[in-house]
Amino acid sequence: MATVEDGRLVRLEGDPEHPVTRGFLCSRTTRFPATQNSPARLLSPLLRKGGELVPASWDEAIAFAADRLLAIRGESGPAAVLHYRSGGSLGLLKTVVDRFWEAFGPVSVKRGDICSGAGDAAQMTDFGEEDSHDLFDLLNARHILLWGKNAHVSSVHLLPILKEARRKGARVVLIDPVRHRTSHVADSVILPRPGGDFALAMAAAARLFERGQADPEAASYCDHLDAFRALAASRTAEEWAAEAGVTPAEADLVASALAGRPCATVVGWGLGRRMNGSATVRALDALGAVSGNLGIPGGGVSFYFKRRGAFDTSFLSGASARTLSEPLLGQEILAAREPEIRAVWVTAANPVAMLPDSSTVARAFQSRELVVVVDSFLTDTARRAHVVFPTTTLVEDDDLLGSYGHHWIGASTPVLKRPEGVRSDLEIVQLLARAIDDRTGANGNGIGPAVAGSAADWKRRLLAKVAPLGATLEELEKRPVRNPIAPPILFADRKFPTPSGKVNLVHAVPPSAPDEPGYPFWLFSNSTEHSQSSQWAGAPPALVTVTCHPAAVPGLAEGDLVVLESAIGRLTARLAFDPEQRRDVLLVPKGGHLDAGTSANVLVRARATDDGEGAAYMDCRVRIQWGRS
Ligand SMILES: Nc1nc2c(c(=O)[nH]1)N[C@H]1C(S)=C(S)[C@@H](COP(=O)(O)OP(=O)(O)OC[C@H]3O[C@@H](n4cnc5c(=O)[nH]c(N)nc54)[C@H](O)[C@@H]3O)O[C@H]1N2
Ligand SMILES: Nc1nc2c(c(=O)[nH]1)N[C@H]1C(S)=C(S)[C@@H](COP(=O)(O)OP(=O)(O)OC[C@H]3O[C@@H](n4cnc5c(=O)[nH]c(N)nc54)[C@H](O)[C@@H]3O)O[C@H]1N2
Ligand SMILES: [Mo]
Repeated sequence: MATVEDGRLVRLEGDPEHPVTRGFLCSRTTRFPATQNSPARLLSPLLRKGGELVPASWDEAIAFAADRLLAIRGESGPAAVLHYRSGGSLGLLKTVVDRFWEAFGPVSVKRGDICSGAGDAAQMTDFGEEDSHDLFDLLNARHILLWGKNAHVSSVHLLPILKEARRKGARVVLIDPVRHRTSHVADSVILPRPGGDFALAMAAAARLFERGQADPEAASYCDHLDAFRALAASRTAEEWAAEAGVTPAEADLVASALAGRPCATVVGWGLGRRMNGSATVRALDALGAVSGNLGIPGGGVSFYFKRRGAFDTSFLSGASARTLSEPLLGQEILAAREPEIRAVWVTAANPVAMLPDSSTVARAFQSRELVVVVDSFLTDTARRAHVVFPTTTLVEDDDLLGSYGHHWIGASTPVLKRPEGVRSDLEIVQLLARAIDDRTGANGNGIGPAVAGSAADWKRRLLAKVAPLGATLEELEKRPVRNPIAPPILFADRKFPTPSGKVNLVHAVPPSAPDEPGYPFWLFSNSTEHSQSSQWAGAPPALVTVTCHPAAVPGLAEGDLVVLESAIGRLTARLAFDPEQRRDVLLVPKGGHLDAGTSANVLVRARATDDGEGAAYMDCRVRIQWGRS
């Protein structure tokens, strides 16, 4: 809920009537008015002239982009154009931008997903479907495994539910190599070796089988049960526990939680961002299955809320001229041939700061003939553009939203008039379509008709599946509505939409990231409560803070300047101590700015996860050099 005074946003609060937000917001969204009112906001298009980005009129900037895009398409074909879209404010209307690029091309697009790709692939492989139990089903659980999830930072609205579940008697076990504030809502905290979760899952599985606690019915709904049991039994629980960097008692705790049905496993997104990340999520899926926790209230292995599930995006064909792997985007842009990638259009993303190996990504963008960025701020990516189109913020936007953390959907309507000089993503592709159609003489059967329509028209179109079930635009504009087609319990009939109809149990040990001698620390660039990725952080801090156990860096003091060094880059940081961390862990924030020297991604190698083409952000090994670089 927004408070606007004299045309200015002064406050954002949670809706007290929303069943999940219940009147409070995370701290980064509470502070959003400062971003909204920031003098850094872009208020007119920018065009590169004589090496500098300078203000330009919409007519001039659109004409420039249309001319260059048409020339490139004419000479090299649409595959020479890459459209890169990421989350931004996550509005569903951004898919109309994809529609534009399908109609213009189809052009080249990204493949995989740096954020959730590994876990998505795991759940689709195992269950044939990817969604979560209703959030409030956690209140039916006797045990909750928070497996690598920092609810305190990344999903605060989970906290009241965890607290309520505990009041009702549930026991919460948190498993994360990093010690964080979510431990305050846990009954037990296990700090495994980074990337050790596959072994921890096998230790727990070994115990479940040893004690005869596996579900006797498991064979009726699981494929590869014998192979999974043999894998778990290939070492003792003690050996698996040692490999996971935990005590046998800690592995027992996990096994006992699963055996004390119902046990809900809530899978976080950090553990998937490793070279064995997809297989690790598969191991958690398998544990949930063999322990009999699938399809029952208070159970499940929940990784992802199918936030687009309610919406009808059948206007997209999914066609592309070519795909480039998202975690390897910088090197793939540089290497693409026949045709080369000559132009990149960026929607709702800051890849130069947020993709791994950001120096290579920066080089890839800087060396293109045409880079167009649609954003509200001059980000690291926008600074490398030839054209920047200023767009609306989430409080000016007219859109539909699903959520990362629950099944309620919502409509956003502008609470502020967009500044003169700013256009929504929808309006921008409509302007561009008109300019292109004018130039190609394709009026009537050009791109324009593919993206025509008001925001309200598109909202209605997106709601076509759920409006007949009550989730109409009128209703959504009044109150949040639970996605009527999301089941509260998944696989309640123990039927799975896999080819065999059964759960596909993982049954091979995945290769982990190779060891890197000389780089003793694991660098965690985790979400912080201060920002949303590189967004909303206010003025960037002059220096990154790196947190570690004091005994990890003998001879150094808090506040010292250090240089973090990985195989591919260096980053200067200020040291802070936390005696509760493991001694092999270093912590820096996930956001940051490349040009300001505060992006962790100069250190992170571009490597894909074992499946799903996620980014192995967390397999980042570093050493500490003393003193400033
Ligand atoms: N405040 C804030 N909230 C955010 C975001 C933000 O930037 N700031 N980002 C949003 C985005 S983009 C996303 S994708 C979502 C989810 O965003 P994430 O921040 O990815 O959320 P989590 O699910 O909490 O998973 C992160 C946790 O995984 C842990 N982890 C890393 N490696 C391992 C491992 O090997 N084993 C185990 N067990 N744990 C491991 C990390 O230490 C961390 O605590 O959150 C969203 N919420
Ligand atoms: N080191 C490290 N790097 C990471 C991660 C990590 O854990 N560690 N996490 C990864 C994850 S989970 C994710 S999801 C990615 C996020 O990567 P990105 O999505 O690229 O990052 P954001 O910083 O959220 O940038 C989004 C940009 O979109 C703009 N924007 C917001 N709303 C809109 C809109 O409506 N329209 C348009 N056109 N623009 C808009 C914002 O101003 C912002 O500049 O980062 C990844 N990078
Ligand atoms: Mo993400």
